[in-house]
Order: sequence, then C-alpha cells, then structure tokens
Amino acid sequence: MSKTAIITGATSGFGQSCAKKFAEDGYRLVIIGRRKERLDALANELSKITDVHAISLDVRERQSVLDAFYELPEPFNQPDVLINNAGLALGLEPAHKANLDDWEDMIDTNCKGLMYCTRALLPGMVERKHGHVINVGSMAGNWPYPGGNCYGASKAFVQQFTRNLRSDVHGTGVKVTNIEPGFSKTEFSLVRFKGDEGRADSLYDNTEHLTPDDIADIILWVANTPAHVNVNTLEVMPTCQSWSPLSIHKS
Ligand code: NDP
Ligand code: 8X3
Repeated sequence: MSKTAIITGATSGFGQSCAKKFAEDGYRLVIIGRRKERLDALANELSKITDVHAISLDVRERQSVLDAFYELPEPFNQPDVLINNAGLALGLEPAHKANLDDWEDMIDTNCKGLMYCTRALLPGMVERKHGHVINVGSMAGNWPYPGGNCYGASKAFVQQFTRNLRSDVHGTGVKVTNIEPGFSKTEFSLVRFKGDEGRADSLYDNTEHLTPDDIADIILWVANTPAHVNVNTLEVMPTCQSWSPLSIHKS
C-alpha cells in the first residue's frame, strides 16, 4: 500500500525536489505552498506517477493550516511522513540594523508555521502509533555567523523543538528528525536578498554548493529507514564549506 508524505514548501528548492523523489519512490503526496500556479504545475506533472493533493496555503495562517489538515480527504488523511520544509531567511544585516518585520516573518514561518503543521498532524500519528515528522532546520541553528541573527535563532528553535518532540512521543512509535543543511543553491538567497538576482547568484559563483536533489535524497533515505531506527539530527554541508576561526577585534 502506498505511503503518504505531506511536504510544505513544495513550490521550490528542497521541497520541490522532495516531491519529485518521493513521488518516484511511490509515495502519494500532499504538496503545500503559497504560489498556486507553481503548485498546480507540480501537481499536474506528478499526478502522472502518483496521487497528488495540492493545497495553496500560507503556513503562517494558523486556522487555515488547522482547517486544511483536519479536512484532508481520503486517502491523504493518514500521513506517514510530514516534511516541515517551508521556511525562509530575510536580510543579512547585523541585528542593530535588521528590519523587525523581517524578524517577525521568519519567526512566523520557520517556527510558528512549523508548529501549526506539527500540532495538527501529530495526534493522528500518535493514535496510529506510526508516523515521521521530518523538520528542515539548518546548520545556521548550530553555528553563528554575522547577519544570521534571527534566522539562525529560528532554526535553533527547530532543533530544540525536534528534540523535545522526540521526548513527548517516546514509546508511541512516532519518529522525529531534524535535517540541518548547509550552503545549498535554491531560491533561498533570492528570497533573503529580496529579489536581487545578481547578489543571490554571485554567492554561489565558483562553489560546489549542495543541490536540492542532494538534500531530497537524504530526506527520502531518512523517511525510509526501518521503524526501529530514528535519525535524530543530520547536519550536511557541501565539502567546500566549513568553519572560520573565531574573530578577535583589535582596537
Ligand atoms: P526556497 O526559497 O527555494 O523554498 C522555500 C519554500 O518554502 C518555497 O516552496 C516557498 O513557497 C515555501 N514557503 C515560504 N514561506 C511560506 C509560507 N509562509 N507558507 C507556505 N510556504 C512557504 O528555499 P529552500 O528550498 O532552500 O528552503 C527550504 C527550507 O530549507 C527552508 O526552511 C530553509 O530555511 C531551509 N534551508 C535552506 C538552506 C539553503 O542554503 N538553501 C540551508 C539550510 C536550510 P511559496 O513561496 O510558494 O509559499
Ligand atoms: C541556510 C544556510 O548558511 O545561508 O540555512 O544560513 S545559511
């Protein structure tokens, strides 16, 4: 029998690649994003190989998320996997210059949106003693960098929320994982730099960055691990990325 995966942020990047790879692997899909045209195009493409239910939704809207998930039609209403992937960074200014609206948007999407999706689907998973919540955090939740301020903090929330979820569902059979990607080329930087294509593209010049398929392969592997195996956290960087020395300011 087919398994069902719900993927938020399926209109681009990691989420879109996950949708394709999970469909190819035989999962039926619920795909979510705000850009309806892209979502419909993806649903049309993937419905040639699996059952697809597309929901155009803003994960920041609590009641819309709850309504959409409580009203999932059969056979999509008993999901095996929830991939909480929708998220964004906005701006790279230092904290004392950052835009407060951007900070709120990141918290509302990366933390609260992820909370709403999880809270809506978790009771069913616990009742069925089966399910897997896979959160897409970031290495930015583990390591500070200049301008990472609220984005990194939102992903640190995702990391600790994931661990605490594991504690709460202990003994129920439900699995929880945090995937923590590093430098990857998606629309992430275009969004972060608010449509400045030159700035976004130049970041990836002459680098062998991660691709959406790299991360989607890992998420699919994690989702298909046996029931008795729980990958807690998985941090992944491209080989070209590592840490810098600590900075010393000299006056
Ligand atoms: P993209 O910008 O390519 O994709 C982001 C996806 O999230 C889009 O499908 C977008 O769809 C969706 N999304 C954003 N806001 C909302 C919202 N309010 N409601 C519903 N959907 C939303 O970036 P990535 O694929 O890179 O990002 C996916 C995740 O990976 C994010 O959580 C990001 O923080 C994380 N990440 C990215 C890294 C990178 O270097 N690229 C590294 C580490 C983590 P739409 O606009 O149609 O709503
Ligand atoms: C995205 C990776 O390094 O741009 O989470 O913060 S980074």
